This record gives sequence, structure tokens and C-alpha cells, in this order.
Amino acid sequence: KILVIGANGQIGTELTTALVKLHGAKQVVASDIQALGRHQELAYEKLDVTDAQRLAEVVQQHGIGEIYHLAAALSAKGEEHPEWAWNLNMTGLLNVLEVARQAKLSKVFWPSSIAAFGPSTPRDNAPQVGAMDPKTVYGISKLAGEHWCSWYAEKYGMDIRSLRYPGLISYSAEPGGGTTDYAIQALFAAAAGQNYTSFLDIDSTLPMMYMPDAVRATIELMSAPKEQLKVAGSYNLAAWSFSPRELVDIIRQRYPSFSVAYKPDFRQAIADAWPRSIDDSSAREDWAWRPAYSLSEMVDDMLKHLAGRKPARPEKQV
Ligand code: VAH
Repeated sequence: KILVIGANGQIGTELTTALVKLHGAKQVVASDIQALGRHQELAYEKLDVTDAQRLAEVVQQHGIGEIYHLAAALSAKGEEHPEWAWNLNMTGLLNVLEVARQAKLSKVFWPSSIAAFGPSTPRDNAPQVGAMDPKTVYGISKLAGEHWCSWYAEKYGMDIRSLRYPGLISYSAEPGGGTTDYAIQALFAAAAGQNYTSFLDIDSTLPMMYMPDAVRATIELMSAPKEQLKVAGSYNLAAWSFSPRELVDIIRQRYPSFSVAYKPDFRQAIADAWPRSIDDSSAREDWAWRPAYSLSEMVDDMLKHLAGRKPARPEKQV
């Protein structure tokens, strides 16, 4: 059976749906810090992943064989609450790795991020192997997490797989305090007939991907034969990159009166330390990764699903 930790989150919500489609509802247990799950048809456990004892109990009680660990604090929230973010991201991951080791789980999935890169990383076509000097608590936790996953995999022969996701665009579940969330908020605002004030400047180009592609990449990586996977750590993953300027131009082809004001805040420095584009040739070579959605197809699909919805809650500033 599969345990999804963070099943109510931005990635977890759609990943859980995909896992149910692939394995059947009886094979998937959803968990999250909230009392109630979003997938009513699934067994659900309220679970704080920093509670190792409770995690071990859930794994044992449900006969879990695989864990997808999607619970974490994202970049912007992490800069506002560094200790909380470090504890959630690191204690959470270490609990998952140790419980997986003791319970002899067959596979673990854990997401890294382009946030693991930093100013020393080439801004264009950030390489699979190279300088990693993250400048956010979140990015530091992702880089440290990558090394912990490699340590457990090498020392205990565990099958731990990971992807360095770019910024992910989705409509099903709102993200929790990311820097790339401006793009989601802009799409929500346009669909609600509103204008938008971007917290990133007009030419802040970042690697992005549509959630359905990111979910499919996760499933394909986890289904690939282990011997094909030459990258011991976390695979770079890419679709396209865009700037607020480019996104707004595409949105205005459908909503001509949509306009955006630019008021960069503390998140600008986070974005400026991330690469503009990613080299994901290892994923393409090792397990035939290919994105399916074009940038304009993503915008069309998002606006179609968002038509008439209220704008996304701007992350409350703490
Ligand atoms: C964030 N969406 O903005 C996340 C992601 C690369 C971006 O890690 O923090």
C-alpha cells in the first residue's frame, strides 16, 4: 500500500488522484496535518510528519510499502518562519527515511526543488551536477535532504527517488507560500476578471511546469526500472521557463483588459538566486521524460478550469 504524506497539499492533492487511478483506492492511504482529507474515498490519517512515533504507527497499521512524502514548508513561508520550516522539512524527511528503513519499505519518493540551486549555479541550463549554494531555508533543507536521501540509499540499500521540481502551476489546491505562486495568483485574478499586483518584477524568468506534467513525471520516475536510473540523487526536471511579462502577454490574448502592476517584495531576492532554466537531459535519457503541455496549453487549461472562480488568496503576510 502507498502512504501519501501531505495529500491535501498543492502537489499531494493531484498526485493522490493519479496514484488512485494507477493503483486503485484501496492501495492508497492519504494523510495530512489537517483533520480531514480531500479524497473522501480514501483511508485517511491526520498526521504530523514531525511525529515519528505516529508515522511508524500509521505505516504499521496500514501495511504501507511505499511512501510519497509531499509535506513541506515552501520558500517564502520558510523565510518568514525559518525554525519552523527547518524542523518541518528536515525532521519530517528524517522521520520518513528512518521509518522506511525500519519498516523495510520498498520505495520512497521525496521532492527536491530548483530552490536547491543558488547564485553559483549557471543561470541558464542549470546542470544535474554542479554548484549548489541555496540562499533560502527551504532550499538549504532541500539540498540537505538530497544528501540525506543519498546517505540512506547508499548505507542501507534503500530505493529513494526524487525530483527537483520547478515552480508548479495548478488549480486544484492552492500552494502554501512559494515564490513561484505569483503565476498562479495572476491566472486566478485574470479568470476572476481582476487585475493583479505581482510580487516579482516583470522580467523575473523562472523554470515552471504544469502540475499534470509534474505528477506524471513523478509516477513515471517511480515506475522506472531501478537499473535505468543513473542519477543517485534528485533528477532535474523541466518543461519551460517564463517571466511575468511573458505570462501576462499570453493571458492578455484571452483577457485583453487584464493588467498587472509590479511591486517586488522580499521574494524577488529568492527568485533572483534561482536559475532561469534547467538542464533535465538526465531525466530525458534515463527514464524518457518529456513534458506534454506547452506554455499556452497550460494557460488555456488553467483559465478554463478557473473561469468564474474567486481569485487565489494572496499568501497572508505574517
Ligand atoms: C516555491 N513553488 O516557490 C515552490 C518551489 C521552485 C519553487 O519550490 O517555493
